[in-house]
Amino acid sequence: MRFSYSALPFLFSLLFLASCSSKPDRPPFPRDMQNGQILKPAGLLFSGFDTDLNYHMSHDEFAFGIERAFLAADQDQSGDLSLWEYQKWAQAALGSATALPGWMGIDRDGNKILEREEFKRAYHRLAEEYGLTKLNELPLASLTVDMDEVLSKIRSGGQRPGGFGGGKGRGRRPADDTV
Ligand SMILES: [Ca+2]
Ligand SMILES: [Ca+2]
Ligand SMILES: [Ca+2]
Repeated sequence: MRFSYSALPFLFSLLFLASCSSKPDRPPFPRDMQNGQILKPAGLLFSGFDTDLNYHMSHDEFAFGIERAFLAADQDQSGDLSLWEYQKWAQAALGSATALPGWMGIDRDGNKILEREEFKRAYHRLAEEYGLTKLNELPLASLTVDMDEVLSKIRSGGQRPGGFGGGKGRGRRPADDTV
């Protein structure tokens, strides 16, 4: 599994949590948590897209789910998302108002509004990064990562471009993406 620079804020927050709870001669987490699985960014959201409950997210489920997600976030039905709308939605759907991919990573044109296509493209890029295109159906189990593995990567400085899930990363232009 490879890691993208875009995941660094998420990874460093984990390292910070580890450093807060650690002593020099002890592992950073209690022993019963050392092999725990944690969700990748948007893992909670994508898991909810699995409407046929086969524990895989298909292309159709993604397309349907991301459209529903946008409609749920667009509370004033204006056709785009304000920062307030996005953060309120992200708190409920992603687990945090500042969860990745984050406002700055989605608002590609920098106009401080998330257009529908910007929103959908950002999450489509993430799903592709996790392997949706290659696998056709994305196993929900692949949306988790071993906590020890993440911490080990951070400590070894082994991050490199290419994606949290081994995909193409986010260097592509929005025009290259389809939803
Ligand atoms: Ca499914
Ligand atoms: Ca709106
Ligand atoms: Ca925008």
